[in-house]
Amino acid sequence: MEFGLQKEGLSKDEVMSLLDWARKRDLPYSRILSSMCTDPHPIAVEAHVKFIEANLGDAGLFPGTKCIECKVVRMLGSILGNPDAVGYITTGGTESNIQGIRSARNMAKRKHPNIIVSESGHFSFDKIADILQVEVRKASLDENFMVDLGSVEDLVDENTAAIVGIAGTTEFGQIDPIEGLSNIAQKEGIFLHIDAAFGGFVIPFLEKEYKFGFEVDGVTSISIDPHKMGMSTIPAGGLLFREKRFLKGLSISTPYLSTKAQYSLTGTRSGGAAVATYAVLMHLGYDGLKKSALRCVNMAKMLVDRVENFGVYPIVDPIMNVLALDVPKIEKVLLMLLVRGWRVSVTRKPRALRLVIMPHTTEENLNLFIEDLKEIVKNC
Ligand code: 0PR
Repeated sequence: MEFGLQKEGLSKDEVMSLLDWARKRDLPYSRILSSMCTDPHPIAVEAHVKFIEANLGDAGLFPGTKCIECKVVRMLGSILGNPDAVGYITTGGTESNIQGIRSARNMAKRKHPNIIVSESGHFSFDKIADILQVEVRKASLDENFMVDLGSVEDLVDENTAAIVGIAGTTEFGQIDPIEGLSNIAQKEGIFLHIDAAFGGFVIPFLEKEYKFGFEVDGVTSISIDPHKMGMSTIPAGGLLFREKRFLKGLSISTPYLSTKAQYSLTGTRSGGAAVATYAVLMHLGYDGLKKSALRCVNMAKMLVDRVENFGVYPIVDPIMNVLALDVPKIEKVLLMLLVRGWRVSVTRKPRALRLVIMPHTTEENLNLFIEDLKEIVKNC
């Protein structure tokens, strides 16, 4: 019965020691430079635990939690240029993207719907192709790893249900030309979904202004993830629509629940994560979020300056805290970094060393990483 359910239960201490065993095998975030998640803010943890049983899937039973979710949506809307946007707290970027495209597909009523996303799109769009039965057309990238507008125009046809713009690509941290995409979408009367799952909590705080939110007229919906740069607990994603009718397009009747309809993908869903997001946003405010985001962006810049001294250059000028570095003999370098306990990742095309500098990264650890990288590159 080693792996099955035991007939008799264990004591709390015994269970906890099993958990401790598992916990020790998990990696602490300190040496992880590959993740877009991070240690949640302590206030998020406290808030989540306080609302641990709250189920937003039956919101009529939890009106207090629902009220907080509405306030979170309003705050996310204000970060994204429209406090009146409507939406809900999802399980993350994947659900937000699925639901954004589901709304677009349902509204467009095309016979053989297709959507257009760049080659740099997150793999959630490949899941979308399968789940929603839409053709996902991949637009090519320009020399800066942003979507090529000409390629998007070439791919649009009468069956296009949505165009997707990415504000903070997973691999390169680049921002698609959202205003250009908006022009195409508006000209053709097509839904424009923005995947700002990562960039939503970074781009608004950058010194240079990038228009990517609802201030761009053609933008219909946006994904923005509190469980990434928003330092909330997992699972906390955000999906926002410019107008209520797009959310209504997702509505399913729920006759025996305390509410008449449900627009989320999952039924039962975490109130804890929504409240955790509220706690972080209220506690940090605009200034605190900006400070945290810029700290990461500045550390990323510092890293680039330092590695350039030993001949390692970014393959594209970084805009935010996602870096793709061109290192010689990359496979060997990746292995040596792993041996030294660093968790890094690699981009698909071209193969480059991908680093994400998150709130858990300290300057001290980054210095250790740079020293290790320098030594490894020298000896490779
Ligand atoms: N959109 C973008 C732009 C993303 O970067 C991601 C995830 C998603 C959507 C999907 O979000 P969810 O994973 O919340 O559904 N980006 C990271 C990635 O796939 C997520 C990640 C996080 C990966 C932590 C690893 C990790 O340790 O690379």
